[in-house]
Amino acid sequence: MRLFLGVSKDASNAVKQGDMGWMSCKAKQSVELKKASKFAFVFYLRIMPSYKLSYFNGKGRAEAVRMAFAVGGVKYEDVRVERQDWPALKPKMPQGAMPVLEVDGKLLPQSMAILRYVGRELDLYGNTSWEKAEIDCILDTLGDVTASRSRFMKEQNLDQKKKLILAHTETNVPKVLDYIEKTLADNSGGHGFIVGSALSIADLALYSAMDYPQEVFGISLDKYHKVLEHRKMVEAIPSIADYFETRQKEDNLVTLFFAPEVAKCRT
Ligand SMILES: N[C@@H](CCC(=O)N[C@@H](CS)C(=O)NCC(=O)O)C(=O)O
Repeated sequence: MRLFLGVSKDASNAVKQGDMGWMSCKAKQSVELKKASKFAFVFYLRIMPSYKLSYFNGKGRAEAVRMAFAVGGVKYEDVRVERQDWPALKPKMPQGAMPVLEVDGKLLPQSMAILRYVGRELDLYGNTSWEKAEIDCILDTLGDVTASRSRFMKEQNLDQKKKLILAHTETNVPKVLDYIEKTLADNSGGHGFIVGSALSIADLALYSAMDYPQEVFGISLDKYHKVLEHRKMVEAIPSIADYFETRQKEDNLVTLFFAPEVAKCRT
């Protein structure tokens, strides 16, 4: 745990712009801030947990969490586990898999539980019960993409793997993209966030999930105009832009995880 003392000016305006420092997210909820004038300084004092996020050196299931920490201005230990070190570490992880978030010594597995927890902590989880449900809907929809990807990654039979890859690239991902495109259009005409009027973990999960269709499978997002506009908006958020500029370069996903299979199955 760490004690954190800070001062913030015009935090409510920062929230509106999506440039949310950790305190401005939290302070958004506070009566004091709502009452504070535009030019007031807001002092805050908070005990911050110490966070350690363990994952392989890739974006994968951890990147939306890393982005949330960047948005919140939260310091954390970003542990990148090398493949050769994993067998020794695996039994020490609660479910034998990563990511795992350590919060003041307690271990939390499951990427979506981690993202939802961080979203709640940093006030990136919608403003109403309905918005939270919509955020859950987006996370679960994106989870379908991850599940479809996992199915072919785990498949050992090459013919079967090929079928699963085709289902992934030609059916499962486009189906989700169609839904996301429509949802973005329905919410602020596709010129804003995917849920409500504030940045949420659904925006971060969406951004992160859509790196894979492009980077790994070469699925073009060109016809998904709202998705592309949303990506530009997320990238332009100052805290995210800063994070992208400085983030660790990940191992090459294609060679690291599924290159041979994908290469064989795509030709
Ligand atoms: N449902 C879990 C799945 C976790 C998972 O399968 N993680 C993979 C990396 S993306 C892993 O740890 N693989 C190594 C292993 O299972 O030994 C989550 O979302 O966190």
